Amino acid sequence: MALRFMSAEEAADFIKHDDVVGFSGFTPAGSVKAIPVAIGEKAKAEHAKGNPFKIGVITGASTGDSLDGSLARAEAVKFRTPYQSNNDLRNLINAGKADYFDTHLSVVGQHIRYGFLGKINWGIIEACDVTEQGEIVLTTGVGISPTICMYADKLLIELNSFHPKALRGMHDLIVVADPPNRREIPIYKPSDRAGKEIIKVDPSKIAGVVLTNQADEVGGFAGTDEVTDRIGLNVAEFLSAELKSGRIPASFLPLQSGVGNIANAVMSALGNHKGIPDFEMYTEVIQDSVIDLMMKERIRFASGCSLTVSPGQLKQIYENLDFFHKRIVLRPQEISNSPEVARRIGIISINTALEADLFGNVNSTNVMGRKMMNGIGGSGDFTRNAYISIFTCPSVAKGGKISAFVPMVSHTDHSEHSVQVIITEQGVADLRSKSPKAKMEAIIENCAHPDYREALRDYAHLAGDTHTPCTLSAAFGMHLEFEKSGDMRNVNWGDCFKK
Ligand code: 0RQ
Repeated sequence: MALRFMSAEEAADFIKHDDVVGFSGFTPAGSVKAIPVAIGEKAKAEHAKGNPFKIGVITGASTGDSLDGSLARAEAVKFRTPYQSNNDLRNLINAGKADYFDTHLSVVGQHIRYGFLGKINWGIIEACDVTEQGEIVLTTGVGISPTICMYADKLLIELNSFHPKALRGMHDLIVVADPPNRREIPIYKPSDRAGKEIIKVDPSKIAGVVLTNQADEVGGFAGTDEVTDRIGLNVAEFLSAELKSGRIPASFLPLQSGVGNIANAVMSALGNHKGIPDFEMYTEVIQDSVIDLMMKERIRFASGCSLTVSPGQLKQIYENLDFFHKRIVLRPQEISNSPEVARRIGIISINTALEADLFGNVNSTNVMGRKMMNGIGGSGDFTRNAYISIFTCPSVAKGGKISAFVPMVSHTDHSEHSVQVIITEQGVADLRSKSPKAKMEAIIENCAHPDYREALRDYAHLAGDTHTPCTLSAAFGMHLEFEKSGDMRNVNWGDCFKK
């Protein structure tokens, strides 16, 4: 069946108010770019005529500005799930103008198949190749595309010639059967392959193909600084000591690392540390630092869901595709983040906290309990199932006015039962096999910033000698102080404990 080529505007014209659309991509990698911009323009035109126009947006994770930014600026988002990191969308969500539900990335595909997200009217997918037989080769991000292609009523394809057709073979696409027929995912080490290189759909489902030539909208990283370097070194020293003690097998274990500046610095530190052998990754986002270490042969193999690298780095990959085809596999997020596989192969997870409390409960998403930052992403998929789960963060934020360590987190993403180690530029709190009181001491003395240690010790003392020291009237004392004076250092426990 001949493919129907069309402009982005013609493609956008298919999308109607209230439609639910599943988009390709995971981070800006593999996200569609031309059609969502045209949908945003259509929404603005409809609004100008006084007509409602909003769509449900389901993606793999965060996307590029052309997708989340364009739709947010056009106020065209009825609901959005899962992880996002676009400033305009974040503002829309925090202003209550778009419903957002945040969920673990590994479950999005199955929730679509289970019917939890309702009907999917359209799938809009970026490809580096598509044939009249309905064969689709994805680009740099897999996300939920295989499930979207199965479950959306109709598909629109952005055929992006920026990405070479020779990417074929980098993907390993599995859609698992649903209960009660699900079997194990046959992946026993990061480099195992268990699926197909392409997605195959009924060609009559493809309503249109839009030709583009656009790079992924991946931003650069703010280089490392003294704090992130120190965090990275502390992670490397901790893992090197674990290896020496025999608690990690001598062959080492696959690493998972989150996204962002801290994660990038941690990867570089691990690569430079003599006590860490060459290693493999079983992770979701393959960032610049992973590619650097692969070229130095420090990382032997990386399994991920996306190749989220800067344009210069992607150019290197495309110029050396033979080298990278042997070392990278891109999988659907249901597989890259699979709790089953993570537990089986024994990953070491390293993710970032916004704040943690004195017992190790971690908040990665909601500033002051109510302002959505990005979302939980894959951090929960990995943390709960890791061989060793690590959280990193600077000990303070906003120039020292906010302590990363508070008596009680204002929102919980990862509970103390899953969080094993916390690492800041100050040091390492190893929470394994510690009681709540012992965790308190390890966090205050090893991880908290010296400016806050006295106040946290006082809280611990005043909160009493119970199993889990806690005084409800004071537990949010540091947050309340920040809201009152703009600086947690001014906290006065006397007032809180008097209540
Ligand atoms: O804001 O730059 O405006 O000052 O948060 O903090 O230290 O630059 O760290 O870029 O690594 O992001 C948790 C958001 C950290 C991220 C989070 C402010 C701080 C700064 C960013 P400014 P940093 P990062 C993979 C896995 C959750 C999901 C996850 C994240 C900004 O890592 O989204 O790990 N993680 N997914 O000043 C108020 C606090 C704060 C604070 C930091 N306590 N209160 N603001 N900040 N602590 C992703 C995927 O799954 C695709």
